[in-house]
Amino acid sequence: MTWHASVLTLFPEMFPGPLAHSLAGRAHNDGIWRLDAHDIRAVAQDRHRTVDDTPFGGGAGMVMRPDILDAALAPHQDGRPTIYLTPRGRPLTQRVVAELAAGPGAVLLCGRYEGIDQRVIEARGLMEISVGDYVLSGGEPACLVLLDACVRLLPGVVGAAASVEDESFSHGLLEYPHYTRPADWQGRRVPDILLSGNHAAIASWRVAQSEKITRERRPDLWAARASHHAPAVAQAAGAA
Ligand code: 9D3
Repeated sequence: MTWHASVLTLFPEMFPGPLAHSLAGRAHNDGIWRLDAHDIRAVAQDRHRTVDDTPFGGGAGMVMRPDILDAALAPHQDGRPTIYLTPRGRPLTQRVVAELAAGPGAVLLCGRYEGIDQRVIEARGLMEISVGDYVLSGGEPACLVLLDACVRLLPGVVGAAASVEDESFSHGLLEYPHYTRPADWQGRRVPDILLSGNHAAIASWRVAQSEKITRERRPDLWAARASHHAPAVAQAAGAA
């Protein structure tokens, strides 16, 4: 009923962080979701609370130990999907976010150091997810991104407007430009068509703008959309 996120991290103080504010914060207060953050170090037994060791085969950096991570994960894996945030994961997409939001919640493992022992990934059935092709200093900011994207889709968080908007995003076009008053600001005029009152003309102008921006900025999205929307004959010609 309550969407439940359990985060395992060496930096539990980073949570809930920004998720205590705005939309997610209100939804949390309303009991729509809950978050608990757990310090991985709490399961380490030795005097220095060691969680990592040097890599077999040599190389730079440290690797998080499988026995430590197994003990940290086990108490939380209750049927919820378990995600390991890692730069080598599958890219986070709106499809993945929607699937997670439709489930009971998630157990989320944030890495530090060079990575975690491969065997615990297999033994604990971890789903490896990345939030994009750039290097973060750890999994925590990625985890906050994933949770923000999931929480806003939970029933009662944003309402009907958001699902309509998500639908349009999943159709694969970027947004058209927005304008508000004043109609003339520092000599920059709002496009005449938006002041025309011709709603059909405005709608097609906006679609044309969306298409232009998508083609220019995201040829990958544009190609994916064209392949869904083109008529069968054009598809066949394209395939030839
Ligand atoms: C030396 C090789 N590095 C891989 C590019 C190692 C490495 C860099 C940074 C290992 C971990 C990290 C920390 N990043 C994350 O944990 C992370 C991440 C990211 O850096 N980018 C995008 N998504 C994610 S999800 C977790």
